[in-house]
Amino acid sequence: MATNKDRVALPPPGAQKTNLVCHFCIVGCGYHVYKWPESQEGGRAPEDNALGLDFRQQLPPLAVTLTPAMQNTITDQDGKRYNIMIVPDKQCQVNQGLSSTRGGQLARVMYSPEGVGRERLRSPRVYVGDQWVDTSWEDALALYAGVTKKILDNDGPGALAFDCFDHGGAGGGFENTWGTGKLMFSALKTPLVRIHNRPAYNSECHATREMGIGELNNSYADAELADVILAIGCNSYETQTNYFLAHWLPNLQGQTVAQRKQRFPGESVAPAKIIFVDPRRTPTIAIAEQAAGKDNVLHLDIEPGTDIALFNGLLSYVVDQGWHDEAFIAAHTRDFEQVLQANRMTLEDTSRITGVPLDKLQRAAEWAYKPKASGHRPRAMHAYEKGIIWGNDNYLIQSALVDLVLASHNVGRRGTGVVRMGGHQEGYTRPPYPGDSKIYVDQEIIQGKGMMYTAWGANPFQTTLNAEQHRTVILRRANIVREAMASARGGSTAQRVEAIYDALKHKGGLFLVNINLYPTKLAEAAHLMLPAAHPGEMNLTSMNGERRLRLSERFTDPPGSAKPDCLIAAAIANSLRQLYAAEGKQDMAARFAGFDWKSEEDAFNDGFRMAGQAGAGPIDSQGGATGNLVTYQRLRAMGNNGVQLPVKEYRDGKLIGSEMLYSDYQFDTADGKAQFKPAPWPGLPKPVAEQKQKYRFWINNGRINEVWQTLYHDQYNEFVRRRVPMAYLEINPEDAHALAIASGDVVEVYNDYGSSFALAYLEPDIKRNQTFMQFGHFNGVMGDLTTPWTDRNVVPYYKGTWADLRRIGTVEEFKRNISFKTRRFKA
Ligand code: MGD
Ligand code: MGD
Ligand code: F3S
Repeated sequence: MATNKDRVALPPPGAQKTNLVCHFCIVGCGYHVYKWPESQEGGRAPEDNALGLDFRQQLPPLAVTLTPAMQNTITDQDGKRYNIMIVPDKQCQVNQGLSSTRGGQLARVMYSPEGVGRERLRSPRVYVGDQWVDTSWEDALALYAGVTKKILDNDGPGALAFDCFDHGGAGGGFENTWGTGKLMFSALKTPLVRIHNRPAYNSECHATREMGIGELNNSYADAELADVILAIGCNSYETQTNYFLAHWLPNLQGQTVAQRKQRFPGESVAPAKIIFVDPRRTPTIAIAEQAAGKDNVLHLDIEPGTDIALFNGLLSYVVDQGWHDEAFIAAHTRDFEQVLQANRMTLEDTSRITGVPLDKLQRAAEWAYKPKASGHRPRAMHAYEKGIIWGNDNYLIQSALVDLVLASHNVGRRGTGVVRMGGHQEGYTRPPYPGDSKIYVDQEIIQGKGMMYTAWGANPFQTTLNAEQHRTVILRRANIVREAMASARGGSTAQRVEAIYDALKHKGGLFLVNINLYPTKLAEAAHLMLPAAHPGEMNLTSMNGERRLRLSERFTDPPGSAKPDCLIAAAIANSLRQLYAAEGKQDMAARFAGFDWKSEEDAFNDGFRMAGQAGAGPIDSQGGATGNLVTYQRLRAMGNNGVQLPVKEYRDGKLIGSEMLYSDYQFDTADGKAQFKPAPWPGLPKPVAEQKQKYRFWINNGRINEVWQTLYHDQYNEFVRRRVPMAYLEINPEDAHALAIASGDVVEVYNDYGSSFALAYLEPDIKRNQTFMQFGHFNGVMGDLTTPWTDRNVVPYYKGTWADLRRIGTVEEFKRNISFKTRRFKA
């Protein structure tokens, strides 16, 4: 029985059952994995299958979510084949049995020699002559450690660049952030490190943290308790799907009214309203209108990049109406008056800058901040993501937003919160970063600095800003090294290291290592690739957007000799330790000690537990002071519901966590008071404004439902690849007709920074002179058009660039096979 295409094979009663948290988005939906020998199959009677369901008759609606993509046949390293089924967990409070189009394919993306994972790296690979060849771990590590040591000894750690994940889920997890962090920061001590999604080692939330408010401060349950949800720069049906479906929609549809009445006695309660702040009409807005009724949905379709003006106008208006909370401001915050002055903006000016009519602005303020009929302050949850994180001045937008939230006391109360919707799950625990977080690593590389570049679970070729220049320089510098390596034919490791080093030191070369599941576009430049394992192939802990920590259990082997990232980090450190010990340099050898881990659990215990316990982690290490209470065994017992960090205690066999932060109004500042921050409206940054003046179309960009990130799995998944073979670009039909562009045409998108191709997708809901392009695609890199501008903390404005369009022609297959039906659900 190969992978069942004709039917879904049921797990027999004895099938192994383990927990797995979806390793894609922040929401972290709980799943169960069933695994059983390929030759067996469960029966349809409830006692004959492990799901305990009666398949002999029609099941009630949604009794189970089960699709062919939820099963696969995999091969373990002992050569035995197993069926697997990965189905959403109904008992998991996060997703309550729902799956998304991405998580619903977790089984499909697990490695099998003929399936989606067929292109997975199975062993280390090295570039020899003009081709990629497999090699041993011993050879690969000798080369990696040899080049690293040579650079470290002669040029210092600052020449060792890394581009590394810092999150949870696949390509992350507490084990792996700790392993890589310990290698980069306490062993190598390099400051030339960037995070996988931005060009420096910094935060996505500088301002809110400085104001004393961590960005994940409520629970998903708070969305069920809110009077109003403000969705700011997030398209949550497509990007945080089951949070939106399981926790927002029920409140918008009035299903939680009784619960809220009971919880907040005496308060007026009605089905929640929702306010979207997004220049674009998103599919989420279309769905919200259908589900909640148009009267309960307000779309503030601001001009791109004008959020600061919007929040400042609302703040001024709210205070002028007397809707702010003076008692809270006086008791628990600092600098309100100064900030009010700095941010002050009339509603008329706000309307002019944002393009939102005055009455809509007033309505938004009334919905979110005007006391309710019962006299109580509305519970307004402010949720935000990449529309402002990658918006026009990350630091100022977040300051302006949190100023508004503080003035209206929308933090620390149930049903409120000012929270990131999030991208990946979280899983940060690392020793302190040894440098200046303002090093703009991409620019350093472009300027010829750095000698070795390790891309670790990251793909800047498809995702960074100013990507064309970045890629062009790396390809040129990497090629110098490729030539040097080709000329070192027959050489020993030491001779190869010498040849590489000479190219780095004297010819401007860059030695590039890709530690990944797949070769990816980076293989065009890399010299060495090391194969990594992902969740399911290793035990991995991470927490979701409400700080819910779970253990995803290993249920199969990684392909070939692939390893968990923490153990790759350990292998690199141990190789370097041996090299230094052999030279008698004990002080250097000591720096690489402490990596004698046999399993990922050892890395977890060393990082999450010990670092948390000793307080040795960085300030945003999520283990916290009680991290030592958490063990794999205790987490396993907590199942897919896990525990919400920080853990308070371990009692009666259970870990007890924290649902909401700041309910005691002790904010994360020295004196516990939240800090207002000035955020005057700055206008658009110069390089962006220049593009806007020169080019016609705003190239808004971001995610779509069925694609995960750079399509690293998806590009081998026919289901997705057929639908999205090229980055698509939504464009208004009138604009398109004027340029003779039809749906399915390939267009060139170009500006001063680069050019890319995209697939035109005519969509009436896109405004004139605006577009929306899929980011991160291997076939049409949107980042080629993004300016190199960043805010004061080196945080990019990915969403802000302008370009022109030119019709190229038609790829017949795209035109024939792809549906260009609107993605906005119409009533
Ligand atoms: P991913 O596809 O998530 O993109 O940028 P990246 O993080 O570079 O890359 C993950 C890589 O890790 C893939 O190559 C995958 O194969 C590999 N991988 C997966 N699991 C594992 C694992 O367990 N171990 C290892 N070693 N490798 C693994 C995404 C980035 O893009 C992000 S997150 C954001 S938020 C930014 N968004 C953005 C935008 O909105 N617009 C534009 N224009 N650019 C953007 N760039 C950023
Ligand atoms: P994006 O599409 O990046 O997604 O999740 P989101 O932030 O929800 O951008 C959100 C919105 O920002 C867009 O609708 C865009 O129109 C809007 N926007 C653009 N400019 C502005 C502006 O000036 N102001 C405002 N207010 N809004 C603006 C991102 C999240 O998604 C991340 S970070 C990751 S890593 C995950 N990736 C991912 C994925 O790759 N695919 C799917 N399907 N889901 C994902 N979930 C996660
Ligand atoms: Fe996965 Fe749930 Fe997100 S299924 S992709 S974690 S919404």
